[in-house]
Amino acid sequence: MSVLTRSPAWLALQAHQKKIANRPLRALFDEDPQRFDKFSLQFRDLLLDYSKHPVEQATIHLLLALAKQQKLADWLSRMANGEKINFTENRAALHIALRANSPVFTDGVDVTQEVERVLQQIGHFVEKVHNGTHRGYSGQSITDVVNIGIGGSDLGPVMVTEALKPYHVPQLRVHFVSNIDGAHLAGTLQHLDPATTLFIIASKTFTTQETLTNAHSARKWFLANGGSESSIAAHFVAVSTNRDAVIQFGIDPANMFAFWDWVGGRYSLWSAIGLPIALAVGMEHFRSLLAGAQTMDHHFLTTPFEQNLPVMLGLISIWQINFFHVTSQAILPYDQSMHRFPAYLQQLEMESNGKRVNRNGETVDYSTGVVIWGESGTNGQHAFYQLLHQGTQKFTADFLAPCQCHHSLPEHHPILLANFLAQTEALMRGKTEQEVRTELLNQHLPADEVGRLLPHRVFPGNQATTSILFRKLDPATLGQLIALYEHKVFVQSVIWEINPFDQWGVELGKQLAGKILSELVSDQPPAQHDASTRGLINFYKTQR
Ligand code: G6Q
Repeated sequence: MSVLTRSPAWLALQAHQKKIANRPLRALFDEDPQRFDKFSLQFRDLLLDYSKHPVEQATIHLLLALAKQQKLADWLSRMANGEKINFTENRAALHIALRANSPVFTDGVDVTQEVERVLQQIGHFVEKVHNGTHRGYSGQSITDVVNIGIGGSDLGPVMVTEALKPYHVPQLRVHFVSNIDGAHLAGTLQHLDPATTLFIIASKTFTTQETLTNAHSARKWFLANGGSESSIAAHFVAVSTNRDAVIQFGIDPANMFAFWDWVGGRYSLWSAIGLPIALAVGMEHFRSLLAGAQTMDHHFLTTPFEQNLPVMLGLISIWQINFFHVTSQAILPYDQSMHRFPAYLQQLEMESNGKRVNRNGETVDYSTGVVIWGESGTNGQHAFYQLLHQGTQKFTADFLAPCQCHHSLPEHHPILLANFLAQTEALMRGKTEQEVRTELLNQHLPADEVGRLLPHRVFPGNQATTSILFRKLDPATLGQLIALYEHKVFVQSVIWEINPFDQWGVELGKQLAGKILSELVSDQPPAQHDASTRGLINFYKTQR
């Protein structure tokens, strides 16, 4: 057994779980009318309700004791002070510096000055594209931006650009190409005019196979359809930490937007990786996004833990994952513009906390990051919610929704919210045998028919969910929401004693594909592989 699972705080939570597990959520609500007030928190326009989890006051005390035992406060300071807490890559994890309003140091240097310099560079560029002083080779204004990047250099910008659609400038369309499947790039380019298209090649390392291949293909398309080598500067910009590779690709370093190795890919949308966001919504809204995140950072770093939204969100998830043995978490935004939020959180959480050894390199004997999945409401209700209501899997779910909408059909909004509330209530309460029996008898069904239908119509309930409501999905609130989840993931990692900031599993994928590619394109029989991989390679070669 690990030190953590033998620790006093852990054992106390285990013992407490045995007691509370026998008390259904609906009983906890019936017993205490103040439950919502006790187990919900508000920060600015954002409400976090965790009262539909099996918690009571004692649970919170024990979870806070676990946080104390795991030195959570020290780890918050270590992150904020620029210590190299991503020790397997010898790097700080300073995404908070990207939206800070006071100096942040690592290696004795205040990095916020460089951050501000690049923000100014982004601001000037965005202005020139928007006001038409940055023009394409034919003298026309830019109408389309194509961001070529993958993983952290794609998911954050796509999610935010989609979520902030109501704030888009009218004169520009922003597209995202990530997949190496040629269909993605070809499908995007077929509607575009090279004379009015700007490409952003977004890659922290500038070595990623998918991004570089797509970037080279985009350049070929540009040159074959009217562009020239001399006009590449007006149509290709790069976002990277690797200046030499950018120059080697043929992009003028004057058209490069820098960021730094202390920004992890999945934490980078606040950096120059957010350039497509700034182009889509304008610099003022991009700055509001950063400012929103900054308020959440301040809240996280200064608020007592029992009032601290990211801390409580993280601790409640620990309670569910490690003590109720939940293995998956659904992210269910009731807001169509947040439809990429589940995919974004999937990377944030699963790449950060999908680790099996602790900081000392010892294999852990407790669950770390769970499977994150989801879909926007109400679509999911007509698909997978069946399993949530009556299936056998252990899960939790986060429901998110704005109180106000942006669109021109406001009469839809209460219907959307009614579904959110009805689902969370039904998941918590379920429907007992007695309730179903009464319902069926009221329909005047014969007794044997009631008996036959009864087990199929019972809902066990007692399914815990978290509700997050906010006034409106504006840039600042979105910034707060994203930062809330970033910090929640950090809280989990501290409890689990793992490094959330490396991603060796992703790096492995990058190496492996390169090796097999040469065998796929050669006429020689495949080299050393297992029989399955050899068979698959041979099948591909006969069918291509
Ligand atoms: C994110 C990961 C990974 C990364 C991509 C793209 O945290 O490191 O998703 O963002 O592999 O990497 P590049 O930006 O270097 O192309």
